Amino acid sequence: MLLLLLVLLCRTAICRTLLLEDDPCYDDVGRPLRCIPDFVNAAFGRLVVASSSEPTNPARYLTDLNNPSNVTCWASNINSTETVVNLTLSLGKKYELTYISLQFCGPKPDSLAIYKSMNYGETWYPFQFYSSQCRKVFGKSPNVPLTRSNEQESLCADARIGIEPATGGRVAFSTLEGRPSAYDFDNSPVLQDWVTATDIRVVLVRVHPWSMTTLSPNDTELSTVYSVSDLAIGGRCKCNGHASRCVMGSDGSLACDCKHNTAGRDCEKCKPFHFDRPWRRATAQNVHECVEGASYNFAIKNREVRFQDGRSVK
Ligand SMILES: [Ca+2]
Repeated sequence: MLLLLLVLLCRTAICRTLLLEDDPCYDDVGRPLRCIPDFVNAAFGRLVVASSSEPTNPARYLTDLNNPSNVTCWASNINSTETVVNLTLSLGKKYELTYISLQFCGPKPDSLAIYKSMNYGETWYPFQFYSSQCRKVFGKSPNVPLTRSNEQESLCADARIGIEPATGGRVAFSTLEGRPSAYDFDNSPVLQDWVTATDIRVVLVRVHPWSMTTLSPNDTELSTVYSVSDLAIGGRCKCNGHASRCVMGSDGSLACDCKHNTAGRDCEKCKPFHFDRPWRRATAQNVHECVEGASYNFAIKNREVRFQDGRSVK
């Protein structure tokens, strides 16, 4: 209240700027603006749990500083007979992801799968597959066309990702590439849900390069050690347009610094006593600020939207 009074009394732009501390969630006269946290590599410095590692090439080398003049590589255990190696990383909060990329030190695997979780690893959903044998290795049809009716479908890229270059190649998955509503992301709850993740799991699958069958544990002649120098996950902390940053709370968990009278770790609801109109995600055209007032009947009259985990809203 005091701040509002000072803003109203404050007649110069400098005075307003000083009072509002250049908060990107408000303009210079205190009107709300859609605001989003910075784009970051959400994997940087985070712990990756690898199902197999060489003691000299630990999983922390996947997310350390990627310095081209001092490349550090994680490697799967050279004595392992496993044909599948998992790399699992928790982001500690919901993020909206733009890409996931792996920079290999050694040969790329023939097949690779990327999964995501939206509930801290309780359930997992396929994000993307790569294989020269999509049907055989992952049971997926290759090259399925994307339309507005299947925008949350994971695809299998029918590509020999292990061929070129022989070593040091990169695999990069762009979450919105080829998805028709990407150009209208603000108005696509389906794609907003599609890019949301709390955890990422990369599954490297070792297959026989000629017969395209999964290697048997005894097939040591062809066994390869996976080696990756960098796992990068590009995206933004998910705050639904109601915060410009995420901060570590006193309980050690990451949360949005919510503005516009919103609340929750992702600013996904109105704060108490601000229910005069229903919560909405901010768009470029309308911030949908929560407004102080009596309880509101949250009847959302939009068309039904079905999400990947079976949830639906009307
Ligand atoms: Ca590294």
